[in-house]
Amino acid sequence: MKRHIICVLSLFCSTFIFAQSEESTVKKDTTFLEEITVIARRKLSNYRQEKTLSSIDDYLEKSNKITMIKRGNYAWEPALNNMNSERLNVTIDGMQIFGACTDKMDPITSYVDVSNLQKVSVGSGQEGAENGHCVGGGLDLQLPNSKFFDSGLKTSVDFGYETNGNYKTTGLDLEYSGDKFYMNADGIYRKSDNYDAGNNSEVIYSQFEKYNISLQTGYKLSENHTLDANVIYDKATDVGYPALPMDVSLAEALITSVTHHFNSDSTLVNSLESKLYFNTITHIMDDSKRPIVPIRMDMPGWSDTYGFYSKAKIQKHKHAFSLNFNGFYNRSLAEMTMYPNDSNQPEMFMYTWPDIRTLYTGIYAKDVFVLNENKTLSASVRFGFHQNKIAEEVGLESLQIFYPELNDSKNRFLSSFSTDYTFKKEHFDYSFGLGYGERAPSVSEGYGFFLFNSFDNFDYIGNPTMKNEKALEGNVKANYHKNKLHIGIESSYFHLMDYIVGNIDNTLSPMTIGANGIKVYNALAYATIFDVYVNASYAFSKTISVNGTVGYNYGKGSNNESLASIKPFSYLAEFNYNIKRFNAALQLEGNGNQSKYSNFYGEDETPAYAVLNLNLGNELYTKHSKFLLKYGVENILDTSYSTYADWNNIPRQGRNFYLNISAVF
Ligand SMILES: [Cu+2]
Repeated sequence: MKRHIICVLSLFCSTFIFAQSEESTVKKDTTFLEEITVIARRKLSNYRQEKTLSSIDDYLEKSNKITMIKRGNYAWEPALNNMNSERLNVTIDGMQIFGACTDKMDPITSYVDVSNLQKVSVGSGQEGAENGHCVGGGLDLQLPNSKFFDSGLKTSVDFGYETNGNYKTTGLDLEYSGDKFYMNADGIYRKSDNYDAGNNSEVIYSQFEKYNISLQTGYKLSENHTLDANVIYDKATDVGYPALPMDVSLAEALITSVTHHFNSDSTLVNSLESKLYFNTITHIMDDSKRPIVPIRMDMPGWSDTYGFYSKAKIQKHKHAFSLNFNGFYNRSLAEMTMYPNDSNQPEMFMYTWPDIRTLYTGIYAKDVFVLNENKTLSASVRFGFHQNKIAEEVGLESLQIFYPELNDSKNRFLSSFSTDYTFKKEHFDYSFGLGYGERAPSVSEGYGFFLFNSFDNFDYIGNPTMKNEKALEGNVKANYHKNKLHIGIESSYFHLMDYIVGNIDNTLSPMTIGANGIKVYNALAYATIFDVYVNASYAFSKTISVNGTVGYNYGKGSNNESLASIKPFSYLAEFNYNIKRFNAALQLEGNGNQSKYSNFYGEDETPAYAVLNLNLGNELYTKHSKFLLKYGVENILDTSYSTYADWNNIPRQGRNFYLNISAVF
């Protein structure tokens, strides 16, 4: 690892030598998915992008459909359509990568930074099945495209400071772009102390520190063929989790890939993109900073993934076909060692993830058929083979206590279908879609061994005998725009079968001292989830505009209990002022009272809240450089609040003044 860092740093330095020239533009491509264009982090005009140096988590939270579940101030877990990470397929540029924490302290979004990415594609429901199986949707964190711009050397630096938590960010980016070769090296460092909630009350164990370096390079082999390589190294240390009984002393990821591109207009296959990749994650939990714990524990975890994909695009008459053949092999291992306070007692060791090997291979195909100028019909399928194997003999024997018939391996076949119809006219458009998807239980749901969940205070045991979870889904979208007015509505409905939840088993006693009991993963016959969002915007002039969104969500299981983590009524209203090289936005954001909370799954009622934010931005140009200034106040009124997505009701940030400066030379 050390050698790797030195290598990247020396490349950083060597790119300094190249001469500088004018900047290039960030290219955007279009896909069929709903998108959040994230990155281009030094652009002033990005919609609702307050800070140029926002974390990925901050960016994702700005999207209507995505909620970030918080266990602290770092490594938030994305949820889409009221479904969290097990039900989603989250990838980095089509690459599968799995966190190494049994307590979900490290969603994979925590292992990348804005500097690594160009954009995030969000696919709701089966729209998200391009890279893998899911029931709730897919997020693909996309790496930048090849940069054969012939623009020479470009340097940019970033500084950020936020008063709340004394949060500092520094970034450096070097890019050399020729017509046959390019290289981009980027580093970003973030450090925050404990933040303050409203009324200056400090939230202890909310600090973090992390850095991320990435290197992307490419070579044009010929007119039609290019080769790209990408390496990301991300390391977080001293990360506090105020909602959990433990912190993290190390969360480290190395993410590597080599990609070959073929592009041609004159062949049947217009583009073929093939990638080989490898990533490895190390996650070390730490309770040494907590003064009082019932028992000291060591809980390290590891996750390694090897994979490939090959994506083809074919444009023929009125059809746009895309194909994706992919596969991966993952190894997930986690251990727990308990050290009793009485040193005469023996230590206790167990595998919480008993070296689970997951092998997947599958194929995805999609056709977009343009019926006429106004109408488009699309259909997609994915089929895959999924295998889990328990490689650790001791782990297998431990699980056989609960499942005496258990074999060391389990095969599953997964399928996904979706179809979508879109109609577009000058002033309005609408679309509706239907989908069906399946997913295999996650490693924790299938094979987890006494995993403590601090949300409901139960120890969880996996269940390898569960069926695949399945979802039938319907969605509608409609937009109307005339002159300066825009109105949109978007809604989806999911009927989930064999919906995986934890069931209390009174015959077992917990391992964790103070836990309420044991839950074994099992499935409800079905569950339903519904959401609807309405948004509107109006531009009074080129300078002044307003927009607003309201949302309603609902979720219930076949046991007649409300599901957990269902978003209450939510709203957002924004007033924007834009002139050349300056913009301002005043924002009101809030949730209604969480009246349909789920007592059954350990939730309590979260009261309504509203916060007010002010964001300002300036753009300055000199002859050879460009400066971007972003500044503002978040939670102006210093409101004390937490949302339904905050574990154990940990309060959110109080008033925060921030300043981000970016310079491009
Ligand atoms: Cu952890």
